Amino acid sequence: MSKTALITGTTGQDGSYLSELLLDKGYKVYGLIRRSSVDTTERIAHFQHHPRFELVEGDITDASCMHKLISGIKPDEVYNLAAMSHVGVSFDQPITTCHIDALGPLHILEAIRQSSPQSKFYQASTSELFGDTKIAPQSELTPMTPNSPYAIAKLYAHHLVGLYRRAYGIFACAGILFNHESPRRGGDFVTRKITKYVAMIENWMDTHDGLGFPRKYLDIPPLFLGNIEAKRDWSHAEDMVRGMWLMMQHSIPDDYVLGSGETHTVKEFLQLAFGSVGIDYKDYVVIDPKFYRPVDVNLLHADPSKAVNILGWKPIVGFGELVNRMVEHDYEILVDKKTRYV
Ligand code: GDR
Repeated sequence: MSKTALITGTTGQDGSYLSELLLDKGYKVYGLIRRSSVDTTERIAHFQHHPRFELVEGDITDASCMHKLISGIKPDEVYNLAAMSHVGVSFDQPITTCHIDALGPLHILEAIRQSSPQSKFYQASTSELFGDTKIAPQSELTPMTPNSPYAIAKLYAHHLVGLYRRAYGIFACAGILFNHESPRRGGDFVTRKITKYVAMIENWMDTHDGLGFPRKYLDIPPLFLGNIEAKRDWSHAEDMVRGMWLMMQHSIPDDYVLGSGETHTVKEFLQLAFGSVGIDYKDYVVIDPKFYRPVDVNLLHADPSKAVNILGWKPIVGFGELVNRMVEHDYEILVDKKTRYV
């Protein structure tokens, strides 16, 4: 019989890629979606009517709802990818962030413990847990010193995973995922913000005989950014969801770092993205204090050797290819009116 999975956050970047992966593997996939008066299914539209995919309405902040869903479906695997995932926004909405990112996973784990203890559980932990650390690269053993309301809420959930494993014998894993991007990335994260802007300039140059004037000579607003010295370890989201699945197939539940093992500044991302269309980011980018966080995480650099050695996981898409794919996709959206997420 085919396995069943419940994915929260199914309409997001990771949820949409993971749904596709599990459908390809023959799973019946239940995708949790929050009630909304606007359509949020753009990323899943191309498989929404798959015979083994079913959208179920609910919200991880509602314990009774999660209990009813999990006791009814009794899924083989539950992947909690729902989150308030913007670190900057968590400084403005710390309580909402706590409800979703800390209490949400608790509701799911309690529902599993009480009504479906055989369900395996995956929690989306994050490299933001390392926060203020001076140690690099960061592995599962690196001390966690979170530096935002988002990361603190995620640390609570991260510890719950270990506790439910030890105290109740639940098969629970946490993936400590470093940054991961794709053409399905939300437009307010720094990578997609950059690639959308570069595609817009490229399109402008196309329609003006290839003239690549600096922005000040054009009627085009600048790209406003914050801290471009921050260092991140970027991978492609499709590589990451494969790692999530591998963790859930291993005989022993555990926590794993997933990341490329390379670190780059936001400035390097800018250089590559603007350079890919033959222009200099310095002519277009303006630093705006509005996009600085009260405190930032300055150096993220993954040591994924545990996942590589135990799970046989390794990322396929490198940094340069990731940047190029995102710029190209954003350009195709503009010129072909291509659907945004396929
Ligand atoms: P991050 O991703 O906070 O690392 O969390 P984000 O892309 O938001 O920021 C990366 C770095 O870029 C700097 N930055 C800006 N960031 C945004 N969003 N907008 C800007 O204009 C801008 N200018 C500079 C930031 O200060 C930061 O240093 C992501 C999220 O997906 C989390 O949910 C996830 O847990 C981690 O990655 C791993």
